[in-house]
Amino acid sequence: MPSPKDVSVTQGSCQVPLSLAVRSGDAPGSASVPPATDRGAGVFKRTRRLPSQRAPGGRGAAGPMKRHRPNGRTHGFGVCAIGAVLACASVANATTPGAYTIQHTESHAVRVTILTDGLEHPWSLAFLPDGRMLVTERPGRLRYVGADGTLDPTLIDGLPATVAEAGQGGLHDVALHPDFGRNRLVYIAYAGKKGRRYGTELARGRLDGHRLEDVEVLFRALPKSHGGRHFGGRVVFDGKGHVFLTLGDRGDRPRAQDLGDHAGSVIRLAEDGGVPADNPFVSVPGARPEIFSLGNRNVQGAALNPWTGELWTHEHGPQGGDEVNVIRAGANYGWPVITYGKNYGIGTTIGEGTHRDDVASPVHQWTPSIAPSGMAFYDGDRFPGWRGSLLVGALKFRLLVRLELAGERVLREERMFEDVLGRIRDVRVGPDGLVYILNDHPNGVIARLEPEGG
Ligand SMILES: [Ca+2]
Repeated sequence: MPSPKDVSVTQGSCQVPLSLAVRSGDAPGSASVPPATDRGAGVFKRTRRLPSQRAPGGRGAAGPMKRHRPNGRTHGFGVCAIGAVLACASVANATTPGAYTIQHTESHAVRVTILTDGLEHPWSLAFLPDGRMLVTERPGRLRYVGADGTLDPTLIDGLPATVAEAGQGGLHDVALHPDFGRNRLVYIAYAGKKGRRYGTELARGRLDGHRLEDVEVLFRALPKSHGGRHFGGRVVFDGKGHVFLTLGDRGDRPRAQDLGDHAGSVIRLAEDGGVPADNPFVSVPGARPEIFSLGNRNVQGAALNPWTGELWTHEHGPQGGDEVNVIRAGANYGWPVITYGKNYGIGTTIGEGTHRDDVASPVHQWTPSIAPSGMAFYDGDRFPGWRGSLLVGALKFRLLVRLELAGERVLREERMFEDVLGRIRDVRVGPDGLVYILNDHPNGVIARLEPEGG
C-alpha cells in the first residue's frame, strides 16, 4: 500500500472552446474586457466591473460591496470564452448568474454554471425535497435558494441568539435530518458566543416557512475561548441514529490531545443531542463523553462514505500536512504530536514525526497544504468517470480535488477547475447527480457542474 506521499497527482487541462456562450437577455457586444491584472479576467467575462473582491482570508470587501441583494440577478453580464490562454487565468471574481464555461477534466468535459451570486461567504448547502436549497452564509444567515438559483431575499429567522461571527467562525454547516420529509428538522453548526468567548455549537429546529421553530441547542463545545480560529463545523448523520459534529483546536494545539476539552475532536451525539452509551470515552474519568475521536486540528470537510457507512473527514494541517482520515471510535489522529505539517514561516518540525503506532495515519495528505474545505463522495450517474471518487474543495489552491479510491486507498489525485471558482468552501452532490460548489468570497456564488453535452 503506497504511503500518502506516493499518490500521483495530475492536473486537469484548462481549455475553453472559442465559441461564445451568451446568457439570454444580455446584449451582444456589451462586453468589456477587464484589465489583465483583474483576477476576474478569464473564463467568465463580465460586462460591468464589480468592486474587486477582497484578498483571501481578509475581512471586508475592498470596495462598496453591495451586500444582501434581494436576488442574484441584478447584474447583467455577458459570457464568453476568449481563448485558451485567458481561459486559464483566475476567475475568482466570476459572479454572474447564468454565466458558464466549459472545462476539460480527465474524464469529462464539464459545464460550470454560476447559479447564484450575492452570498456573503457561503459555507454550506443542503438540498430540500422540494428542489430548493438551504444555504448558510458565515455572518449568520440561513436562506432559501430556488432550484433555478434564485436567492430568496427573505432570511430564515429563529436561529439561536448566540450565533456569532468571529474570524473564521460564524454560521457553518446546515444539514437535514435523515427523516426531514416527516419531521422537518434542520441542524446547524455555528460559532456560539458567550461573553467574549466562542465555541462551536450544534442546534436543531423545525423548518416552517421562513422560520426555525422549537430550536434546541444540542451541543456546546467547552470550554469556550477567545479568538476566531479553527471551529471545524461540519455535521454528518450516520443514518443509525447518530450525528457527528467536527471541531477544531481553536488555535490552541494541546487542546486537541486533551480528552477533558472538546476542542480538536470529532463529536458523536444521538440525534436528540444525548450522549450515545457506546461512545468510546464515556467511562473514562475526566473525559468529555461526546468525544468520538481526538487529535483533529480543524475539520472543515466530512461525509459519510456511501460504500462503507464510515465517516470520512479532512482537516487543515499547519504548513503542509492537510489530511484525509477515516474516523473511528476512540482513535487519535495525532495533532499536534504526529503530523506532516511544519510550523508556519520557519518550517520547523511539529511534534514527534509523521507516524506512531497508537496514532491513526491519514489515508491521504497534502504537502504543501491545499487548505481543504467541503467533501462529497461521488456515487451519482451523471459523471460516470467520477464514480467511486471523493471530491474535496480547496480554499488556498482554488480548485477541486478528485481522489480516486479503492476502499481506503487513494489511487490517484486529479486537480480540477483551478482558479475557475476561487476559494472553494463546499462541494455537494445534488439529488440530480450534479455537483454543486460554494466559494468563500464576500460576493460568493453557488456553481453547478454538469457534463457537457448531456
Ligand atoms: Ca493526523
